[in-house]
Amino acid sequence: MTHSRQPRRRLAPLIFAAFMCAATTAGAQVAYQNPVLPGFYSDPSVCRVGKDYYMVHSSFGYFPGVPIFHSTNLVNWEQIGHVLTRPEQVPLKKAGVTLGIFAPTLRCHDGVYYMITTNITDRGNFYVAATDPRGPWSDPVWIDVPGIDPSLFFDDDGKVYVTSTVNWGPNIHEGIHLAQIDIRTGKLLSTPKNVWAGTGGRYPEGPHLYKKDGWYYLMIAEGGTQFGHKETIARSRRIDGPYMGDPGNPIMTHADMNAETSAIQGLGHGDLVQTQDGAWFMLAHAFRQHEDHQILGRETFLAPVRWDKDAWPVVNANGTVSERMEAPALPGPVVQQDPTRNDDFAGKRLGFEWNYLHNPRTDRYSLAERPGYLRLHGAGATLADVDGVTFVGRRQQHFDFDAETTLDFAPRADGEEAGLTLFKDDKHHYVLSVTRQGGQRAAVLRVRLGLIGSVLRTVPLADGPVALRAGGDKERYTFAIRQGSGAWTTMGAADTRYLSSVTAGGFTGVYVGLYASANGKAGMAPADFDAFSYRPAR
Ligand code: 6LW
Repeated sequence: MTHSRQPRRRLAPLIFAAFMCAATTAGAQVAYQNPVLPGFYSDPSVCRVGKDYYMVHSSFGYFPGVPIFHSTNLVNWEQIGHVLTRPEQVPLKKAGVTLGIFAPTLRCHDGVYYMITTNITDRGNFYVAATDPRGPWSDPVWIDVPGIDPSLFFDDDGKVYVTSTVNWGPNIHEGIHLAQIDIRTGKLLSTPKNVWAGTGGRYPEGPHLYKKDGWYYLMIAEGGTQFGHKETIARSRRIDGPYMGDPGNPIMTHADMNAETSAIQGLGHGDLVQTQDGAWFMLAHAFRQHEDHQILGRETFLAPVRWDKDAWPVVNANGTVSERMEAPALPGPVVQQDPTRNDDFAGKRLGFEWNYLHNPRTDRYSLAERPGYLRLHGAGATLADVDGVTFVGRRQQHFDFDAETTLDFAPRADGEEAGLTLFKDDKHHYVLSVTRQGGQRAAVLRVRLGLIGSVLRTVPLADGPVALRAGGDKERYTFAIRQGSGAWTTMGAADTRYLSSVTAGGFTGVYVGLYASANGKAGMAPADFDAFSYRPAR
């Protein structure tokens, strides 16, 4: 099963006003809502062609890799596909959830789109190219530059450069390397040169080069992608340096803000884009914390940028962002959006919001075997395995949400299970499953938190489909089941905080997933999911 070019989904009525962005003007300012892309969409990189903006994000161990979005106003982003759609482009066999594909850069040059990134658990740095951002994208061109976070820069003399980052272990402060490459072959035309180590913050990374008014600007992230994250910039008249830092660095950070001043933390890893009208914007990631925890992952925020009299960029006047934003202008009118998704699984393909874990065995997923249902064939692997589980999921994008599915599943043997999971990684997840125990079909709510595994509730089930529901707010997730037209039975609740990166580690956010597992056996009865809905609850 592949992903559709057009998401097959119905938009529910526009009833979630709290999540709508409305274009309102206050004086000459245009208002919009941050994050412009909620949920785990980290390491944003953006390019513009005419009036069209495209943006990509890291995808780690999820497949397909590197989601790509389109916008005409920088606020409303619609996913148009993925860049890495073929397993040959993105081998993820050795990747845990949080390894695999790290920060990508997207650049558009002379009618060609380039996406460059690192497969941290394969051969390292590579780029792919396409003439249509909807694909198909080429096979990888591997490049021999050190480290992670590669970026491309097309100079106006026709030369092409790649910057990358070395910043781990004893080399934590080494910083940004620059090399000239032959963009047709990926061969290096110069030896990578260490051009800037940043301002002294740990983990200088995420470099991007820009040229403006005769200056080469090298913008990077520093401070690590947690609470100390920041964006800094340096410039030089020569591309290979020396680079001199902006005396006003960092140009953007929330490192000195606490929960009372902003829930938005970890702001950094930005990319700049100039609009067709000449205005500048930064897209960057940050997370929204609740009591020191973040469950939605690093989300994409937008901020206006102006250049000061000394030709340094100023982000949103004071280097911070907020949820309610104002910008002097946006490149296009903002429209109302409803993030609710209803999927009746009647299409031929899943919408772009769905991801597999690692490289999926496609014969284990079918929309055709039982029309109107998503059929999952479970195998031996479980959600606690690093590879091979039958799983398909979408990002939790809102603190307050409800997700629901109806499962038609008659396990043939004890241990076969299928259901709904709130999934951070193989060691941290909550599961509402239908299974069989001692010959009896049952619904089970269980939690897995590192070495702790616990069943919270078991409820015997009659024959027939079962509706499974998971909902959340900032504090806790709640789970319920329903058979037939009866009342919902509450299965229990679990704290959100244990699925946060602060507790569980890792770069990804929480997924709402559908899965099936035979728990060590090769095969099991098919698990047929009748429909799935995800809606913000406020
Ligand atoms: C990204 C790098 C980083 O490549 O996290 O903490 C990586 N630093 O910039 C994954 O987002």
